[in-house]
Amino acid sequence: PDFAGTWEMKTSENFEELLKKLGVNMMLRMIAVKAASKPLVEITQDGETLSIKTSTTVRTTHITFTVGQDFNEITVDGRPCTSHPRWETDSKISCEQTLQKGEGPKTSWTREITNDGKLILTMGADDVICSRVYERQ
Ligand code: RET
Ligand code: NA
Repeated sequence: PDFAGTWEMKTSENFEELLKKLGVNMMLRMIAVKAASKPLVEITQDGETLSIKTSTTVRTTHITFTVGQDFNEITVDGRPCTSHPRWETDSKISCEQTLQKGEGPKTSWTREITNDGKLILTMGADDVICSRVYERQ
């Protein structure tokens, strides 16, 4: 599937609950929720290698990975982790994360292109799943 493009978020569910599960305090949650309500996601793709830049006013992340190969990134709450991306279906990447140090909820994300050309991002922490739908700009 083609993940490439500049994407803007249309809907978001459970982002604050996710941060709560990750132990982010109320003040930082408020800042994060506000900033994360207007993210810009820019994706370039070369075969199974994706480069994803997610920009907000308070935090911008940039990851590059190849599906099937572990890479290092940070969890939503900013903790270094090793990520293990794999194809869950032919249009969905599923990625489990392992913290590099310390303990915390089990985190993961998925990114999927739907038949109607939307991008669905989910982020999980234990039983809490945040789901965000993006459309191309
Ligand atoms: C702060 C403080 C430390 C804790 C957190 C922050 C903000 C995180 C943000 C995350 C956005 C994530 C997105 C993900 C995918 O679409 C304020 C830096 C959690 C803004 C947009
Ligand atoms: Na997002």
